[in-house]
Amino acid sequence: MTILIPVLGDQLTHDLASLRDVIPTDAVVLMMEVEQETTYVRHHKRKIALILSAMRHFAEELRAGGWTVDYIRLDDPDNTGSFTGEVARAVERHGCRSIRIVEPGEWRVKTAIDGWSKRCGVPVDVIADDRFICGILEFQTWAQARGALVMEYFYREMRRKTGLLMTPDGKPEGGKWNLDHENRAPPRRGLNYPEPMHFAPDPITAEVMALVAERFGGHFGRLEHFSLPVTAAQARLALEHFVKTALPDFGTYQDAMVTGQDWLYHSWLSPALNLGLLTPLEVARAAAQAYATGYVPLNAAEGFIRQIIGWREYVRGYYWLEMPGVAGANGLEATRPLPEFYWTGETEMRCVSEALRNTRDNAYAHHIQRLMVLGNFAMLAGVRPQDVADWFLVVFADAFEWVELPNVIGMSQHADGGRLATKPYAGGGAYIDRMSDHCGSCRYRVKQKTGPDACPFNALYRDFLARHEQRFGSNHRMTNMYGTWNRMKPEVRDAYRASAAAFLDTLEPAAPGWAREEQT
Ligand code: FAD
Ligand code: DLZ
Repeated sequence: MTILIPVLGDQLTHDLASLRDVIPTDAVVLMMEVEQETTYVRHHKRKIALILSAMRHFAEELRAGGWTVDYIRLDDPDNTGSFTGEVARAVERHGCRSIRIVEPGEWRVKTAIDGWSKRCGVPVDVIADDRFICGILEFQTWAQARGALVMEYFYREMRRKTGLLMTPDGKPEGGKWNLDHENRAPPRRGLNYPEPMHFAPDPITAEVMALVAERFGGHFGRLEHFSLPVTAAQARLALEHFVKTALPDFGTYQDAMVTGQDWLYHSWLSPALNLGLLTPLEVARAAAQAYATGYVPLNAAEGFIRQIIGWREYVRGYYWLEMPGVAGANGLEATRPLPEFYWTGETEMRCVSEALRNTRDNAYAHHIQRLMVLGNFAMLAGVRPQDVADWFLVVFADAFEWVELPNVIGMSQHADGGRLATKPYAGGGAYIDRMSDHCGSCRYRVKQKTGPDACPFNALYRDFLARHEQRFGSNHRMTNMYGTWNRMKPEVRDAYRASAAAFLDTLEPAAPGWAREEQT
């Protein structure tokens, strides 16, 4: 009785629930490189190389562990190009009597799996993905019990559930749940920024890189100097290296931005986490252990653990709670197409061009670059949230819809009507100037409020507040912002709005086809 166990490209975990408690000789593991996944958006070249290389390595490791792995390569002449087509072929080929799969990360794929039983004529057992700390139903129960979704309360539940940074009597370590007020320091001169660990491509990665260069050469981004971890063993080394070199300062400088410094004290572990090479619990435990031994301060360990067991779990719960509707949400009624410079990197705004350079070269930008530069600009400029979401899904190596979409639609574009965040993450040039060294070398003047030489974020920010005064004017978290705006003389307000309009007029819209193949 052969069981077919499809393992998807972001399920590369040896302790995956579908592989657990199965005798390898009773099963065939199916891994599929398929056109539909590589091109449903035109992913960054580095992202495709990462996923295919990690899949090929994982298949080798499974075989070494005694599993029979049926591995379908992208260039296999019989490859049908879709998960469904390949699963149907494999059921037939191996005479499988059932299919067993861990629930997928995306709604789109879940919909496909829902049709497999009928298509293949065998039962399909879809198993919960217990790599996440909070199950989908568990999150739904939590959400139903509350009117509003508040990440902070969810995070406290996860701290209690995991026991991470908890005292034996059930209190948060150090007496406080959240030490964010100790974080958010601006960068200062004299800091040394550690490099994340880089891994030279081995023959498997080199072969995949050649395939990607040939087949996806027209996709966005740089492929050269690929150095991401592609196995669990490498990912563990990267985690150890991060804890040793960067975690001690992670909290303090979490929101800083520095020209030429692509990672600062961030971990760059999200690709490994999202593929399953690392589990969230092992990453969070490594940080807790570093605190327990006195190697890192509490603000670093707590800040980092909050991202993993708080934000990461919270957005995943939100995704499954709010899909499919949230994908089309446009609460701020934004209609502008994505500006072309998001793809070309050609803009004179230094903060934006630095974030875009990092994105093109490394398929990476750190959180504040994503939120307060790239996302903030798009929201202030009134860009269609679905254009923004497509861009974010393409360009980052860690972008999978379950984590990308809530961050874009909910957190950064405030397009979900405030379900994920009670106030929009909007900021003018002053915020970027405070948190970075970019403005000193920018062609625009951050202290100048209006006119052709003023930092565009300044007028766009005021214009955004003005456009949405009805919506946000009574939001108590925005009282100060509107107080300042409303105390301005009418001619000053007019100058801001005219300046914003003049700048927006200069934006070239992106040509169609960058993110998705043009439909004919
Ligand atoms: P670190 O700063 O070292 O943080 C540690 C880990 O915490 C990350 O690896 C990640 O797993 C987790 N984390 C931190 N913040 C978040 C968050 N808001 N949501 C979920 N997990 C979080 N993250 C993705 O993994 N994939 C995405 O496609 C993605 N898209 C984003 C889009 C926007 C508009 C924004 C504002 C954020 C997005 N994030 C996304 C969240 C966050 O920016 C990245 O997880 C982080 O920058 C990854 O780099 P790092 O590993 O160095 O993170
Ligand atoms: C993102 C991606 C890419 C580019 N290619 C593949 C692939 O060829 N085979 C595969 O199994 N997975 C791939 N992935 C990741 C899938 O899109 C991911 O597994 C789903 O989004 C999860 O629902």
